[in-house]
Amino acid sequence: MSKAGFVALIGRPNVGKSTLLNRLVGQKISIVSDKPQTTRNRILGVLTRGDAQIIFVDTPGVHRPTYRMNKRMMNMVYSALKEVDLLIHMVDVTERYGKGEQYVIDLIKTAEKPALLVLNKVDLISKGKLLPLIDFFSHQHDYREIIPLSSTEGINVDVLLQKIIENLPESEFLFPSEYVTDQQQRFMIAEIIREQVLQMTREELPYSTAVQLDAVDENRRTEGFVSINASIIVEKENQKKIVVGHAGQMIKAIGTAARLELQKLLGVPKVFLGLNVRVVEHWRDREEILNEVGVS
Ligand SMILES: Nc1nc2c(ncn2[C@@H]2O[C@H](COP(=O)(O)OP(=O)(O)OP(=O)(O)O)[C@@H](O)[C@H]2O)c(=O)[nH]1
Ligand SMILES: [Mg+2]
Repeated sequence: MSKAGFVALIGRPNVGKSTLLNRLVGQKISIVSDKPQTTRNRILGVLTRGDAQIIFVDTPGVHRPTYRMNKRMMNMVYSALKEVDLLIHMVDVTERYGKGEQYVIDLIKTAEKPALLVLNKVDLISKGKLLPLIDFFSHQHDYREIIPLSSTEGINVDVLLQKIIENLPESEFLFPSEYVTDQQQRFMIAEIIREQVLQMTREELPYSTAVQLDAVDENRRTEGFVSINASIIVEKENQKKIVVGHAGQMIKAIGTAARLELQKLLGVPKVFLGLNVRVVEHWRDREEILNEVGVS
């Protein structure tokens, strides 16, 4: 009998959930940055290996919601906890344990689902620091397994996969075996542009930026050319100034980097990318804007 099931990646912001998802699926599905709250949606990545099919659910990092956007993000976490067969609680070993992590553990207990603990970023600490951490977490919850791992270096990723498969329910496959993600191409295009904004800006800007696709023109795709127009949405005039940058340098750098990634995603030699920056006050609290920029 084959095995199949939904497996959620749950954890505080920035612990490496999306990095691990991309590594497990072997393809870039979910954007990554060194800023917290990068992921704003529930993102599916499907891995079919032998007679097992794992449907990973990447989720936004668990945080205290302030704006409506953040409430939507946390609702995605809560529904993922309810919907899946297995939880992967992911922790960043370089972060000190605190109330935020305690809250994640409480969520995992309340969900009453089998859970594996992944201690991520072990490439950044010495072995001597790892054992006390394993001991500490083993007293916080009855995890099926505790796996030290590095998502960027690929350490122990195969061990994790093995343990996930062991804990999956017996089932027919739920998706065709070549199926990888449910993400719409339009969403992925906007995300790739947002990823560059996240990587190139700091302070409050990563949190207050969204990307809206205005047009994707594939009429000349056969000639190897796709044209994309998008708006980078910020909340205030001064933020717009930062994103545009001195003499337009910042927006140019964002565009250049995004264009290269988009060419890879779309599989075309040339992408024309027209970017403009638009101020939409309080967009994080406006439902209609949240729907438009795909935080749903
Ligand atoms: N050194 C090291 N860095 C890592 C590892 N895994 C992830 N990172 C880095 O950690 C940062 C956050 O990674 P993400 O995958 O975006 O984290 P996330 O948990 O999805 O974050 P949110 O979407 O904001 O909740 C990025 O800069 C990654 O490159 C790891 O194993 N080792
Ligand atoms: Mg993420």
